[in-house]
Amino acid sequence: GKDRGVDKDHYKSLAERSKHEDFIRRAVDLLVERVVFGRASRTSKVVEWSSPEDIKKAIDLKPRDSPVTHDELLALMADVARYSVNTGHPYFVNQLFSSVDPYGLIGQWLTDALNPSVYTFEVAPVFTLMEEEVLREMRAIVGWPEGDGDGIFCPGGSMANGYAISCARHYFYPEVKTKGVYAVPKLVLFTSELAHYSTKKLATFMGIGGENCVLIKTNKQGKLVVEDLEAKIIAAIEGGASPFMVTATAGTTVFGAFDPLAEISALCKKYNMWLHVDAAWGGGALMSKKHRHLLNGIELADSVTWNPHKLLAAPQQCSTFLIRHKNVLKDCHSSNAKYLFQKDKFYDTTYDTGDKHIQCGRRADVLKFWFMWKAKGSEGFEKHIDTLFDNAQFFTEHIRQREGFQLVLEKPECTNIMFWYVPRCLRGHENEPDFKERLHKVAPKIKERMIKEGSMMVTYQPQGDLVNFFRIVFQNSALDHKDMVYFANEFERLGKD
Ligand code: ABU
Repeated sequence: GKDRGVDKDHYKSLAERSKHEDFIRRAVDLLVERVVFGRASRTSKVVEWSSPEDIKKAIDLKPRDSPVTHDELLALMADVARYSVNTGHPYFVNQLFSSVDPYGLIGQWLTDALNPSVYTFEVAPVFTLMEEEVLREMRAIVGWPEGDGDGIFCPGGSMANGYAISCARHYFYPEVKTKGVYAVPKLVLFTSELAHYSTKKLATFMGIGGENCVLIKTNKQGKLVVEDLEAKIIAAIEGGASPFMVTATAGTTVFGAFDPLAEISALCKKYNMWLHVDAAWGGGALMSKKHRHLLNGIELADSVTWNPHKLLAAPQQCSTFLIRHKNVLKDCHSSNAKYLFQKDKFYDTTYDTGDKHIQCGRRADVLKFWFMWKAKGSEGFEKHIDTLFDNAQFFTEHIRQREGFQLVLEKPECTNIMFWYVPRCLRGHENEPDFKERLHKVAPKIKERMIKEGSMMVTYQPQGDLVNFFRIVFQNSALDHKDMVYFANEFERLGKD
């Protein structure tokens, strides 16, 4: 009868539910034991190096017509973890992100379980309000009165730097929104030669043209030279162009240099230009009373990029764009889609914040960061930052004293430290004509050895006239001074011949 039918359906759904529940519990156990904790110890490998061919053989990557069993899915999970880089490992110091924060991780899992899209209050009520609070607090930390202004979580620092260009252009030339780039003079923006490549890339993307992103010289510490900036602003004006913004950097990607923000701001005021500060990397230092002086002058900026997934160690990804001017984001990007942003809803539609983004669907990257902030407090973040700087300073002094190491910058400002390791066979040959060429080959060789052994992961790069050097990045406050000595010992061991 009818009731039996309902019961049958109900029973069927319970069976389905318990099948999924069993799978999720087993998968979470595997994640906790094998991924989060099983690979985090110092004695485990940072990476299980395998060639692309080996990985293709080890994991059946091809989507198939027939489903696999739950046991097979769990085995696939274990394989994916096994052949992935263990970025939560203490010795993964390769990039500007690392470590697994337990609160950030749970915040990330909660985000995924709730699966929101943050465009309207009706589908993301808590996340909408949470973003408002967190972004206001970040603006207050930047130094804008009462934390006033606006801001967004966006997909990565490059996009945040692109939002800055878009907002600056709209601020001076709102007609671009409807008439396009044809309606405005030739626009020029400026950034340092050591700035992140995204400013030039996004200037290209936005039709301003890569050549009109003018690169400014840097000094020995990697900081933008303001005299060169002014000379290039004047040259642009004399050439008939309209300079409209400067992107300064607080913590450059390779050198960790902080540009002189107050002096750059003075030039921006003099020539009526927008000042954006790319603090994607260095922004976290604002949380520390001891180190926030590095960003003195950031409060004078019109907009700021700050990525909590970098120095503050929130899980990937967590990037913010903060802006001092209240309505520019919305005026510049809104398109008033009537199917989504209806103005006759029963609640206050100013809470439908999605239209100020260029994305439509959008992940709630705020929750993991908010959850970490709740768990640690601002005091916890301050301690974290102070530990990173202390480790970086210890490592710098340690290798300064140690034979074979040569610092690229005598006084690195942030927690990324650059150095050459000169193996024994090259010492004493510094004045020979092929010394640089031979030194250039050392870093790739040591890197190959460390990856194949899985003992640590540190990146290297050339820069201008400088041959390949290492950049070690301290961003995990679970490291201590013993780890700093371990890293130096490893370079010596891997580069012994
Ligand atoms: N903005 C991403 C930086 C990548 C890195 O050098 O670690």
